[in-house]
Amino acid sequence: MFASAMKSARKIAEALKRERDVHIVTHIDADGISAGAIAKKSLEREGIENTIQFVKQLDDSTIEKIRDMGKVTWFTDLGSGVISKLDGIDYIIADHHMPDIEGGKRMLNWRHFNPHVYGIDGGKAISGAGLAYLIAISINKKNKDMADLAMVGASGDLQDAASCKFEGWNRNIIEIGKEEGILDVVRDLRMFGRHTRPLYKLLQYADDPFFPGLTGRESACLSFLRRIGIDKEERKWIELEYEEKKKVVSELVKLLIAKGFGNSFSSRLVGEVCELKREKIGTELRDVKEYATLLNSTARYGYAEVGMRICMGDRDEYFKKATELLKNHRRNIVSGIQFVKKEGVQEYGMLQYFNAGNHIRDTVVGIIAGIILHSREGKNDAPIIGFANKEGGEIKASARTTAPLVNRGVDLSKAMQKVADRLGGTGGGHEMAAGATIPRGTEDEFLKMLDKEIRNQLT
Ligand SMILES: [Mn+2]
Repeated sequence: MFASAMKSARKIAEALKRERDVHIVTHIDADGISAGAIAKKSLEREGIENTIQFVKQLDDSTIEKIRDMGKVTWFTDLGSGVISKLDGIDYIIADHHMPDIEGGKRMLNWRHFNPHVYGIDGGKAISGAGLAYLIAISINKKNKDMADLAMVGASGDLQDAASCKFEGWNRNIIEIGKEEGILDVVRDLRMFGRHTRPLYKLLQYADDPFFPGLTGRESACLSFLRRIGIDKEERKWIELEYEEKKKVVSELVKLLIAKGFGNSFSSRLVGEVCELKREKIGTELRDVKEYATLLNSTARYGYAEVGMRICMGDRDEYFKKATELLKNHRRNIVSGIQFVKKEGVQEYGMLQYFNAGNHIRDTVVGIIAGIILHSREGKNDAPIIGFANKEGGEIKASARTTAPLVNRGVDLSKAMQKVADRLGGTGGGHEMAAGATIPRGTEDEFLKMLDKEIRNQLT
C-alpha cells in the first residue's frame, strides 16, 4: 500500500514542480503548521513562489476567497472534508481526515492524497504533515531532512495515542528519519515534559495516564517523590540517573495498581518516544511531543506564523516568542483549573459539565476539561463538557472522556457532531476528545441531547 501511495505522491510532486506560484492552505494546529512548513520549504527549495494561509476550517466564504485567488492551491491537513465544494479550484490535497462522502468520484482523483482512499486509517497511520512529507520527498530527495517535522505533526495529532507507538506509514517516515540521522525512537516514559519540566510538575500535569492522588496536586507529587527517595525534585526526567528512573516507573505502576487502575493504565506509562537529534537536549524542540505543544501554543493564540518559522529553521526571536506564548498558555491553564475548582462541576445525567463563560478562553477549555476529568473535582467515569464563550458570540463546547468509556462504545466525535448539527452548529474531533461550536443559549438543550446520544452509544 505504501508503494502505491508513493506513486501518487510522485504524480502530485511532478505536477507541483511544473508550477511557478502555489498557494498553501493549512490547518491551524501543530500538524497543520508542520505540514504547511514542509510544503513551503519544499516549494522554496525548487524556487517556486508561494504564499501560505492558516485556517481553522474551510467554510464557504474561505473557499470562495481561495477560488477567487485563482491560484494552484495545495491544501495540507484539511480539504478532504469539503472536496465536493472545491470545483473551480486547481487543487492538491494532502489530508488524512475522513473525506466528504458526497465527494464520490472526486475522491478518487490523483490530486486527492488521503490514506482513507487506500482503506488506511488516517487517525493512526499518517498525519497531514506526514502526507506533505511524502510529497516533499518526491519533489526532491533533499527534503528527506524534514522527517522531524513529519513526526512532530504525527505527535501533535496524537497518532501514537492508541498503541503508545507510531504505526503505519509513520513507521516508514521514522525509518527514513533514522537513515538521515535526524531522529531516533526509544522506549521511555511517555509523559509530557521529559526535557523541560521539573519532575514533580511532570507528574502534576500528567493526564495519559493520570495518576490518582497525584495529577493536579503539586504537594502530593512532591511528597510522593520524597517518599520514594528521589531528591532534587526540581530535576527534569532526562537528568535522572537510570536507577532513579526505574524506581519512579515501578513506584508509579505500584500506585496505579493500588488504586485499582491496573494494566490498562500502567501499560501506557512507558512507550515509544521520538527524539530529534539535531535539536538541543533539554529544550522544547528535542522531543516531538513537546515540539508539537510549542507549535500548538503559537496556533492557539493567533501566532501560527511564529510556529511555522521555527519549523522552517528560524530560531532566536521566533523561538523566544513561542516560549513566551507557551508560558502564557500554561498560566491560562492554571487559572482556568482554579476557576473550575472554585465554581465546581455540575452533573447532568450521564454527563458532567462546567460553564466558564468568559473566564476561560475557548482555545484552552478542552485542555482544562481533560485535566478536571482526572482530578478530584471531576468524576472519573463520566464524559465531561466544558463551555466557554467564543469571540464571535457563539459557545465553544469541549468534551473529554476516558479510554474505558470509549471501549464501551462512546464516540464523542460522532455524538458532538450530531448534536451540534441539530442545533445549527458544527462539531467533530476524536472518540476521546471532541469539540463543537453552538449558538449561545443552547447549552441546556445541547447537554440534554448529548446525554441521550451517549446513552445510546453505550447500549
Ligand atoms: Mn492533522
